[in-house]
Amino acid sequence: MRTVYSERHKLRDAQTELYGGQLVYPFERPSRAELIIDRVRTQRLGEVVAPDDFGLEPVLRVHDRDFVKFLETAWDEWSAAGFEGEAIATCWPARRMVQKPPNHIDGKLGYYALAAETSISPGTWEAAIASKDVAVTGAKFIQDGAGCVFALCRPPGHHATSDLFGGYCFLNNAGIAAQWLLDQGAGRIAILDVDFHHGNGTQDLFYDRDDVLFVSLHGMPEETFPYFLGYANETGAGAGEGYNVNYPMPPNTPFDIWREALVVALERIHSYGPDAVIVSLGVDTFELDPISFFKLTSDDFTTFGAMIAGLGRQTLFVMEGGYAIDEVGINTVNVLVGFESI
Ligand code: SP5
Ligand code: ZN
Repeated sequence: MRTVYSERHKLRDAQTELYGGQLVYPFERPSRAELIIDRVRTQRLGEVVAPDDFGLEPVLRVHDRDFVKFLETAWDEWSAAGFEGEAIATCWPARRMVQKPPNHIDGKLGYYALAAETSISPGTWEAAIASKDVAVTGAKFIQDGAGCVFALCRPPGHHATSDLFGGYCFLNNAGIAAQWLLDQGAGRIAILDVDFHHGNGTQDLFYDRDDVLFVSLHGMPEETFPYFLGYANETGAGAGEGYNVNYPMPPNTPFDIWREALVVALERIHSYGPDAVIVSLGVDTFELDPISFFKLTSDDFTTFGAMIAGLGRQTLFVMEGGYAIDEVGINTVNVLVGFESI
């Protein structure tokens, strides 16, 4: 399988994450992607290619122009305002307040942020742009007939909505790739999100549509981030009714339970009959992940990669989360090797 990878992910190197009331070095860090690409190479998964530049047009098909402009200028506005640390939202348009972006960067951050853990740092925009190019380049290979492609995106994307960043995400790489494939003539795309966290951003992008089926397996929102979306009764709206499927699961869920949900999820995708499948691939379901609570082992990743291959569809893997640094390369490449074993 071919891997698309850009060194420009390193430009996203925030020094602070608000975690447990402290500023810590972020879980979502450059070494994640470096360990994954090292493993791709040592396991000889296939060739590694750099992305093409697709510009902003595919981004603006799913994200609001004002939000994109905000991301592009946020760091400069923040540093021009004289702040010393990284840009962190501290104030939100909460219930019964005015939903309008203010002029001051401190307020704009709250308007466009869904969480405070994700700092904006210099280089964040450039890395986010490279990450979406990795995803769209992967989609281009799918359009050209590849059976499977690995888009090693970083920063991740599935928490980002049309006008919100957070959960370590800025641009929704999987959503951008899905829309791009539709714009090239695909009729139906299925997105299977196996990251530990609910893909609230991707769900929100396509919630009222039937040309993208969104299926997510994740920690139950009562217990984990993003807390405010991801319930099983979120099944889509309007034309999209029935085209959004959530499988929330409790703390300590082991692979045999998780895999039962995957079996049903794959049946739903099979009956949908998509032209291509996009897998939002997070490996934070791993038993040793520092911020998650599922119990998958490294071998389980190989097993479920093979299960996804059983769909027999063209498949674009888009990297999302996974924070157990010692195993992030092993677990990610296990999924891809498992997929190729079928
Ligand atoms: C892409 C992705 O995986 N994003 C995850 C964002 C998670 N952000 C919230 C982190 C809060 C961690 N709290 C965990 C408590 C562990 N005991
Ligand atoms: Zn995650």
